[in-house]
Amino acid sequence: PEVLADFHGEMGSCDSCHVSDKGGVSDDNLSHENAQCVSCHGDLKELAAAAPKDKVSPHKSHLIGEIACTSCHKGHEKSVAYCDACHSFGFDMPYGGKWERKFVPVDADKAAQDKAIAAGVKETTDVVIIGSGGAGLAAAVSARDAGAKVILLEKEPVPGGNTKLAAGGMNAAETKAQAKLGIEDKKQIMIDDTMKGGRNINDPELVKVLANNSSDSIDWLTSMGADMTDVGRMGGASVNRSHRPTGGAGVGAHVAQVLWDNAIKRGTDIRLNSRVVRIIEDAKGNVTGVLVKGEYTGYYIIKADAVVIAAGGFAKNNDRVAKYDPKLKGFKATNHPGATGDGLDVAQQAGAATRDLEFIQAHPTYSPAGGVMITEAVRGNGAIVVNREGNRFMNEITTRDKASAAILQQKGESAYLVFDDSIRKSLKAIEGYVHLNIVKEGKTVEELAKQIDVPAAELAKTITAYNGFVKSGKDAQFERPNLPRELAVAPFYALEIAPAVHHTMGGVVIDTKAEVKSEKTGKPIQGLYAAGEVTGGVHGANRLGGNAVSDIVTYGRIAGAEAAKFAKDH
Ligand code: FAD
Ligand code: MEZ
Repeated sequence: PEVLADFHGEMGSCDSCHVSDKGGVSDDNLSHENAQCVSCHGDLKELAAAAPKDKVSPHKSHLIGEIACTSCHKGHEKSVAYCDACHSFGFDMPYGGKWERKFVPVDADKAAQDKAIAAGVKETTDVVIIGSGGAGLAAAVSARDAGAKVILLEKEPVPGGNTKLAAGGMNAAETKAQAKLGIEDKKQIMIDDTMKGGRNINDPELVKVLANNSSDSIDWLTSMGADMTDVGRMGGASVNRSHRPTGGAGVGAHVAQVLWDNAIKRGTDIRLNSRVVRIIEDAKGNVTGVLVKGEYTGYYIIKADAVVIAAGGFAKNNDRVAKYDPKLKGFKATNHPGATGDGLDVAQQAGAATRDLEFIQAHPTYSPAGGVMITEAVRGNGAIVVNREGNRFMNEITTRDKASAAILQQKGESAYLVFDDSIRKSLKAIEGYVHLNIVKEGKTVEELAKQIDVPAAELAKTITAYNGFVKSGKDAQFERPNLPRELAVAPFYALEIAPAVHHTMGGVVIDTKAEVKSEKTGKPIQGLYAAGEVTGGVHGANRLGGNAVSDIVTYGRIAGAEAAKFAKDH
């Protein structure tokens, strides 16, 4: 048999997977169908436990929520491993094919969309949220807490967007965790760092809200069960203010899981495989709902008093990236496959103003071998970057625009991130890179140099000089502002890194209440809110590491609460 359904068909009838009297699938989450998979094969945890310990298991992943079997195992078409959207594991996939996805514009299939609009409203709710990343989930929690009925729509088969991938941390100033660690910080310094990093074109009012609410947002997450006690340094920050779980584990999967659990606990109706393709407005331009394309159930309209766009950025859509910044044509991206820019399209269709779309950030340390971004926290905790000659060539924790440009000037347009065992032990995230088999190791610096084909004497000289700077507290070569530790504890490690498209700073124009502004009038579009990477203004021309998670939690909360209030008053 070519596909899974044919194989299962040989064993029984359609109702071994589907609800027999429903005449099709159960819903766009394929809830019933997935329950059948689990009842026969066991759940992901059971399958992962049965896998060989020394191999990457396709059933044990960093994805959040209850991952549906059908995210990878398709019934009536060839199966594809969802992991292959980012990695290249070459899992043995029964009835499988190669990962391939072509971007389909939101307004494709116009005739079918018009027909669904003519058919009228199928469902009604108070607030619709587009996207299940951190901004969408934070909005869902706060809208539910404000008493609104919420439907959250996610186009991908798995939730969490880019948020579930976030690694290094969430920036916040004047927090309890900083105080406990004796870190002196001020909200005003976070504002100044953010404006400077953004080349001062950020909307200063949005930046003030970001910084002034940041510590409260950490408390909010903590009150729901998050652990944000480890605090590290990110590029462009004057002090350590990037918060993450104990031991330096990835921040995004943790925050997204906490928000997901709390959104579910509060009874949010979350629908996967459900793409919003249009925002519906009345004759006066006020928002009245959305047109959804359910992957399995087709087009339908949800009437809503308010809509929150939390659909993320567009870094994974290289055609769109290259349109705004031709230098980035053909670059790899660190993002999840759904970061294509639908949010901008539906917002612009609804008359939203946009800003700063030409500002697109490359993350300096992406591993081409692993298909993963290597968190800035590795540098923040002390790693250095050397070129093929074994020399440092920059302040490793400068802002990303500068670091990426410096790496691209080196031979081979890539470089090596070098660290020791003490840094490895300081950051749990590194274990993931080791597990992916992309980290080279040497018992001595010389042995490591051989592994990465860099002149051993030069690398040893570079490390000795760097350790001297750590001892003296001053980097006489590149003025690196944080020098947390010498590279002195064997084994030593290195991995090749190169810049990849990471963050789209521009987006929909919002005010401090997360209301979306109209292109035509400059005033808020009634009932339309936006939060997170789909918006522009918070980060200016260049986002600081750790500020996006801060942005999505704070503005997601604001958008959800404001949308719920609007719906109540409507
Ligand atoms: P997302 O989390 O991307 O969620 C948007 C969701 O909307 C997606 O699930 C998407 O599929 C869905 N969607 C899109 N269009 C539609 C549609 N038409 N209908 C329905 N659903 C739709 N930032 C930090 O501050 N600190 C970090 O440590 C950090 N590390 C990062 C590491 C990586 C590898 C990446 C890629 C980013 C990192 N960032 C980090 C940036 C940060 O993670 C993102 O900017 C942020 O999570 C975006 O959140 P969001 O909710 O706006 O969007
Ligand atoms: O903010 C980010 O994008 C970030 C901190 C990424 C990372 O390197 O971990």
